[in-house]
Amino acid sequence: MSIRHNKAKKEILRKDGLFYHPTFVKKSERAEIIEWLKTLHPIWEMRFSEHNPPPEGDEQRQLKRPVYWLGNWQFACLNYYHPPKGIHNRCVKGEDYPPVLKKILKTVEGITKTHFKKNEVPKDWNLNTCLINFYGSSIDPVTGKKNDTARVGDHKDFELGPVASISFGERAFFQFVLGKKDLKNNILLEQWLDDSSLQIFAGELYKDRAFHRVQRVENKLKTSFDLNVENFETRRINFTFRYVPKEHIIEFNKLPETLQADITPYMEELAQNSDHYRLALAKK
Ligand SMILES: O=C(O)CCC(=O)C(=O)O
Repeated sequence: MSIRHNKAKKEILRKDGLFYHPTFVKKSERAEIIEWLKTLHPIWEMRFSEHNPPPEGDEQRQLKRPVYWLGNWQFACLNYYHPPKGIHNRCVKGEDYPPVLKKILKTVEGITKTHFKKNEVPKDWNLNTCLINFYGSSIDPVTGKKNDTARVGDHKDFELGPVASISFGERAFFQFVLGKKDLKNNILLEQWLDDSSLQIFAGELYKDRAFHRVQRVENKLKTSFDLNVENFETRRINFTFRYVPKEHIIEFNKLPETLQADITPYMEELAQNSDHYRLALAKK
């Protein structure tokens, strides 16, 4: 079963467990967010670390794209927030949202509470965590050769409750899939995520059972955001807002020493451009 979203009509898509608005962010808000993004210095993370080495059959690798987290930082080498078991020492207190995002989120939380069933929205749920993904091509600093890495493989977002996603730049082809990877005809729903769009998904089907992935990002408009991302050409930016209960967000200096050691290089890199991370390191 595959349901295609009709981009030409620019319609709002409402289904049980899914909401999509193709032109949600206003032009003025978009401009403010893009200006604010220029103040960030996204980082490249490695998937594993000294105290969390790759499991058998896996290997150390760099993530496919630079990232920035708001609210709390889920460092890849801390293994990401993964309830019910993986909840401790994974979400390190991060920077707050800028005012423009705070305002948009109030509306998004309101839409979510109206649109989704009560049992799909946990008590105390709010979108206090955000992963900003930068999609595009890495550029080899020596040869200048570009490598398009603008995609994400099948995965689930394990944070509890609805997830909201806002996109800017070139369109992304997004799929919800059921069952094992590479299974044919396992597409539950596929849609283009437009510039300034809002997608919210939740519930047993879209959130708990289905995996989601970004198959590709277009390059039709030749978009290139002017950001502080070294050796990378960004043509799409995606914000995924999630919920982490505040008791699972930990200050850097409260992490076990081994984990502090693993993420100190990232903290130091972030601290070069962020008072928040400078202060967090100073408390060590
Ligand atoms: O870029 C997107 O549209 C999806 C990002 C995503 O799947 C994630 O952040 O978990």
